[in-house]
Amino acid sequence: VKNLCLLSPDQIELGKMLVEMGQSHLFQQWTDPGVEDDKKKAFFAQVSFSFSIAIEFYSCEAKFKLSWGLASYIKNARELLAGSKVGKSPYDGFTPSVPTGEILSFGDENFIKYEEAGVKEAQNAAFVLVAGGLGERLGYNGIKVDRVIGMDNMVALLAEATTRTCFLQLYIEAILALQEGSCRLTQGTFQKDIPFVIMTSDDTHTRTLEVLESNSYFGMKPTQVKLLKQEKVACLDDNDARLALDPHNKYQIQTKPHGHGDVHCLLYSSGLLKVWLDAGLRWVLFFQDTNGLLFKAIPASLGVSATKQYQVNSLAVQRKAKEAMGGITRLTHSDGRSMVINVEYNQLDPLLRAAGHPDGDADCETGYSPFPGNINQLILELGPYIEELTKTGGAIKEFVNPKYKDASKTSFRSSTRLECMMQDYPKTLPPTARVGFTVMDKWLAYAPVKNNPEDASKVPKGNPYHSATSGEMAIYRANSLILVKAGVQVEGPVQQVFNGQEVEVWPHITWKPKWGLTFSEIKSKVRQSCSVSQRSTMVLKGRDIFLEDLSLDGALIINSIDGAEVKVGGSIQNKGWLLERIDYKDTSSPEELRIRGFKINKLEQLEQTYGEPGKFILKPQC
Ligand code: UGB
Repeated sequence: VKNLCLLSPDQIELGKMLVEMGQSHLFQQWTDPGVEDDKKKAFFAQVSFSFSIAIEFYSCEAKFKLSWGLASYIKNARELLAGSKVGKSPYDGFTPSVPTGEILSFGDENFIKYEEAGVKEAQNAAFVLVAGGLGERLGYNGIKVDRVIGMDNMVALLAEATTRTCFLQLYIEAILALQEGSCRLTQGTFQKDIPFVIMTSDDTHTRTLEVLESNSYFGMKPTQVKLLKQEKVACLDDNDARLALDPHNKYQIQTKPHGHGDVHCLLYSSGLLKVWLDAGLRWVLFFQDTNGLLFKAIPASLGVSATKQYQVNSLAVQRKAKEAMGGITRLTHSDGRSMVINVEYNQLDPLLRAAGHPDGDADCETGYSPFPGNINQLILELGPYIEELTKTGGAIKEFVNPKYKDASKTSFRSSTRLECMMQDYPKTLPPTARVGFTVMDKWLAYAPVKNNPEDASKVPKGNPYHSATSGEMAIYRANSLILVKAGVQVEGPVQQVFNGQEVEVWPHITWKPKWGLTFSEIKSKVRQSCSVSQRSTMVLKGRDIFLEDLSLDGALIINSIDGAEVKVGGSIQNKGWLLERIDYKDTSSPEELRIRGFKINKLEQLEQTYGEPGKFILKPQC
């Protein structure tokens, strides 16, 4: 009350509302008028801004008054916290069953058919990367999706150290390869630019933009890329949803990211969906920031969406029971409601037991769980997506996940907040919606980088490390297995330990997406009998490179422009590039290498560059 003289009528109104909602603790430490007045004004500016996000997020009736955004958020929080305290499951009353979908096997006829359909369809798709997370679990100073060279000399996360390609570069090059391939396969004369949206946050926005601009968008037109920044939401200190103050500033409310589910309301309010629909697009693909294998799975998955006319297609992999991965589950309620949704692994087992499955989350006769494993890459059909968001404004059912101090669940170890997940979008769909999934081989589709070396080294044996080490080795393994399927003799892996993680080390084979996005393309570029030894490195940085009767035991690097057709063969042997172990605690090594536990010792290689159009043969006899 002492400070009322300072405040504008709106701010007084806001202050009264906060007090009425049990938030008077926010003002308890306020000083007398005239002291820190600017900070008090900043408090109201932050509160009204932060809750204007709540208005954006909540259903449309809240749009008229800021208070309704504030009230909705706090009301929702109290309900969810009350449920969480008594361990209420969001699936109470639902019966789980196995949904229908497509299970693909890499390289067979069915897979090739879907890949072809997917590449043709790619020009009717928009790609959305959710990249607002800072990756606390990763404990990495760089940003996850981009290479920040120069600015405080920080290099973000690399997908692999052989070519030092970062995730953002890998994704953009893959989208451009899809764009070109789609035009070629549909004999298109006019090549559509595939739209690419990146959801960022306060933590990642500036540097993501910095990196795109300082790398000329990795070859993509700047007009093709849009950054949408998600805002943070207020933190909550206790079960009564008291707003938490910033521990370092009593005039600021603490905020944290609201989760990747924000992507839907951001897209909806951006107006981009209507622009895409008018441009004839049909699909929106959502994907995460650190899965170096993803674009090996995208063409076939998009082909499934187009062929089966799925409104929602969740990319999935075979899942072992109890694996720390959500399961795609059909849920049917006694009142007739039903949905196909990702059920997080810690909720799947109790849900199945409550439904009368005595073994809960258990493998079936296939040796895998009957519920496909969610890898959180989604393909939504644009038309029905717009219809649904017009109803909901893009608001996704929220959840709360407080870290309680003890079993009494009366206080938190640290403040919590409401969150939402992009894969919860189908929760509001009618039962008639065509919701399916596409299961891909895990070795082909999924190797996210989420854990720092310390945590990864403690992962129980047999469980995935999800580290920079395992993510890079997964790329070499996938590329080796793809070449094996194409008829190349690739020497099997050796087991090695880096940063306390025992991994399979295959030949370091990597190629630009334009060399081969689909298995058919790759098969057409591998002729006669080729072989690659386990210690080899092969880097193909061009589109028209053909391997013919090649025997590689060492390092081979080919750089070629489009239009330069290069046939590579013969016996190539040299000292090659070897992995030299470094420990993640050794701060004398650069962070982007320490995090994977090795650096590459380039002893010797055969490197050829073809910068002119024409036909070339590289066939050394040594
Ligand atoms: N992200 C944002 O863009 N904004 C945010 O506020 C938070 C995250 P995490 P998570 O792949 O195994 C997901 O933190 O959310 C981005 C699925 O929910 O890496 O713990 C962030 O940048 C889970 O079902 O993963 O778990 C990143 O790109 C399972 O599939 C992405 O969202 C799990 O991933 C995921 O954020 C998994």
